[in-house]
This record gives sequence, structure tokens and C-alpha cells, in this order.
Amino acid sequence: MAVREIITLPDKRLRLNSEPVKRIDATVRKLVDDMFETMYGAPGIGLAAIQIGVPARVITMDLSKKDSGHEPRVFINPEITWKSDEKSASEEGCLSIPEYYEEVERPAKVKVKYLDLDGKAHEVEAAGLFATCLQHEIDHINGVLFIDHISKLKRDRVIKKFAKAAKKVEA
Ligand code: GNR
Ligand code: NI
Repeated sequence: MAVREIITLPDKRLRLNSEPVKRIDATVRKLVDDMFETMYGAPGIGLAAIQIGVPARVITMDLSKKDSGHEPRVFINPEITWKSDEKSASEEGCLSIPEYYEEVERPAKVKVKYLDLDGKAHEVEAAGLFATCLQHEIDHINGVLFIDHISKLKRDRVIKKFAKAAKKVEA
């Protein structure tokens, strides 16, 4: 297992549409291992493979409370099959947009079908933080960031801030 570097704005790879996993082999299992180590190390509650620069449709997640044990979850080739009309707003952050938090409105509940690490198909209905996190991560594998769901004014401001910070490092 290895902690991998998490890519951040303005890295263009965050805008890639990730490719479906064709075969769950040793490479995919190693990717998932590295994603968990990177996610727990950050720490974060979810991670999409593209955040470590790998454009594959793989998500890791752990929504367990601090003091309870780990509850690692893996979603391969996830697809939203249903969204509730009811919306819910909650504050989001992203390891690829460090230290920026904003309220995002999304469908309150979703159903998602996906494959597990054995290639077995599942469908889950999610609500609350689980629904928020699944939608946030599925956005990532489609090249979408949570700032795409906030006002253009706020989005342009944060994009500009990260572009400026990157230029400074460069100089
Ligand atoms: O660690 C994370 N916390 C979080 C909080 C609210 C909504 C979404 C998230 S996901 C984020 C980790 C991350 O960037 N995943 O892509
Ligand atoms: Ni994120």
C-alpha cells in the first residue's frame, strides 16, 4: 500500500471523464489499496481514483465515526439509477480543493448501482451524508467538481485563487 499524491485545482486532470473498469485484476486491487491509504491519511471520507491521477471509475469511501472501526466501501463503475425530487443542502469540501467549504444542494436520496471488488453487482439507496458523498464522488469520475454546483461568482473566485497560488509556486 502507498499514499499517493492528491491532485488539486487547477490540475486539468480533474476535468477528465474517467474510463470504466473492464476487469477487476491485481492492478485495480492495488489502486483501491492505495486509494484507502491516501483517503485515510488525508483524512477524507471519500476518494475518486482521478484524485490520485488515475482516470478509472473507482471510488472509495468510509463514513464511519472517528471512534468506531473502519467501514471501507468500494464502488466500481457506479451509476445513479434514480434521484429523489426532494433536495437537500449540506456543506461540502474536497481534498482536491483544500480548505474551501460551501453549501451544495443535491437530490436528498439516490439509488446507485455498482460493482464490488469481486465484480458482483449491487444497488443501494442512499440518503444523508451517504447520498451527498456518493454524488460528490460520481461527479469526480465525470470530471465534475462540487464548485460546479455553487454560484458562478463563488466558483470563479475559488478557481482564480487556486490559479494564482499555482502561479506563485511556479515562479
Ligand atoms: O473528505 C471529504 N469530505 C466531504 C464532506 C462533505 C461532502 C463531500 C465530501 S468528500 C471529501 C473527500 C473528497 O474530496 N472526495 O472526493
Ligand atoms: Ni472531492
